[in-house]
Amino acid sequence: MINVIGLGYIGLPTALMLAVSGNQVIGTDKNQNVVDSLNHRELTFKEEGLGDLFFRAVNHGIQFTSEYQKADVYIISVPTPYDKASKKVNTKYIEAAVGSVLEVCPQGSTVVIESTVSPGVIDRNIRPMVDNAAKDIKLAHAPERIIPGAMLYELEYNARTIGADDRETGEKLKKIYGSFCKGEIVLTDIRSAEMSKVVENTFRDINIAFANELAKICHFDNMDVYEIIRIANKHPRVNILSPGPGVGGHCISVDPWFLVGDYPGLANIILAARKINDSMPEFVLKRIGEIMGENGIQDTSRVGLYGLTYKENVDDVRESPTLQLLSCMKKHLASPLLCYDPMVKEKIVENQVFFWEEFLERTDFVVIMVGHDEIVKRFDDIKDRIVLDTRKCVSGDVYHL
Ligand code: SAJ
Repeated sequence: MINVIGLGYIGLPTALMLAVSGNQVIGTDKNQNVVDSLNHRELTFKEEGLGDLFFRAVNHGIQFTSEYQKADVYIISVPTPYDKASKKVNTKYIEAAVGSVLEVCPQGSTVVIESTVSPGVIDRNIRPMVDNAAKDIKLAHAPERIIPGAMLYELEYNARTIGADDRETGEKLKKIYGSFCKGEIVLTDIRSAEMSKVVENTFRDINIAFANELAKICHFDNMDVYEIIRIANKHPRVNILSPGPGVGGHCISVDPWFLVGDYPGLANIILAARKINDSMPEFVLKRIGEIMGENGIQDTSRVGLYGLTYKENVDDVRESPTLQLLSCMKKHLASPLLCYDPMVKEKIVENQVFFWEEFLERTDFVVIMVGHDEIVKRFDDIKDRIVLDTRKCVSGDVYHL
């Protein structure tokens, strides 16, 4: 029996995959609303293919509850926020989950942490709890790697890492993850697994920062950054990512801070990259001002932001560049721009509309912050307006970063 703890963006798909691959699975979440929704057969977030997988898992007998279960293996996928002041990872949710697991788990069971943590955290914060329980618990770290938008494909085909204290635990978990994962499963120690996960996201953050810095340089000196990147990427060993309005999501914009917090003075390029990516919403704001000036627009009330999520075709708004831009406006005491996002059905910001028609009616200048498929399809509706496309997702006579 496997008890998956935390049924969010990672825990739920993982629990479902395990269930349809022949494992007996119970999913536990402390949030009763999440459990109730799942028990009423309603998904709690959108992801390609998740609905189908959910019903297959239900047919395979998966159960959802707010209670921790007696199980052989516990997989913990709870959030790991970071402390904004110290930049260190905050393990309060992992510690709470492990504490509850230790109350119910049988002697000799295995506890796998999937949540991202910085190197050494499991030894420092979790191992003493496990040792205190004196239940001969095997501890492991199997950091998730899946990308929102292609989660189910990546769960199945990505390589993955399992850090464990001994080979036997590693091999046992390799068999369980191998029941659905067709990628290579690499066994290592816990600290290396912790570090490699944070390093992967930091690598991407640094590379996005390079693209963003190029966008600023090219704008300053009147060059087309997309043309430069397109040409440079023809080199066999160059692969520059895409500039954008900033880096959001709960992973790439957060994990590099763990290294900055833990290794001050050593994590220099990492810190610089974070600063560049965090400066992008303000750069977009500057571009909006410039374009308003060029077009003789004085009043921001007819400027609208398209997209509130952190990237295209997902409904996750955590740390999104649009929210960062709005908080930047607030800091300057400016009233918030009009916002619309077809993926966000709840009111999360002040000046938000829920219908495309209303958004169209109220805007002369559209800033595309997120390249949802919807805006690409509906570009004809706005092609006669002023458009700043921060993602280069539409083709037409538009402004870029
Ligand atoms: N972005 C750019 N330019 C790019 C690529 C991305 O501006 O060229 C922006 C996106 O719009 C978004 C942010 O960066 O705001 C992050 O998006 P993403 O698609 O790069 O990554 P995430 O946060 O959705 O998922 C990442 C993935 N990590 C890596 O690719 C190394 C995923 O595999 C991890 O599982 C996930 O973090 C996680 O949970 O750690």
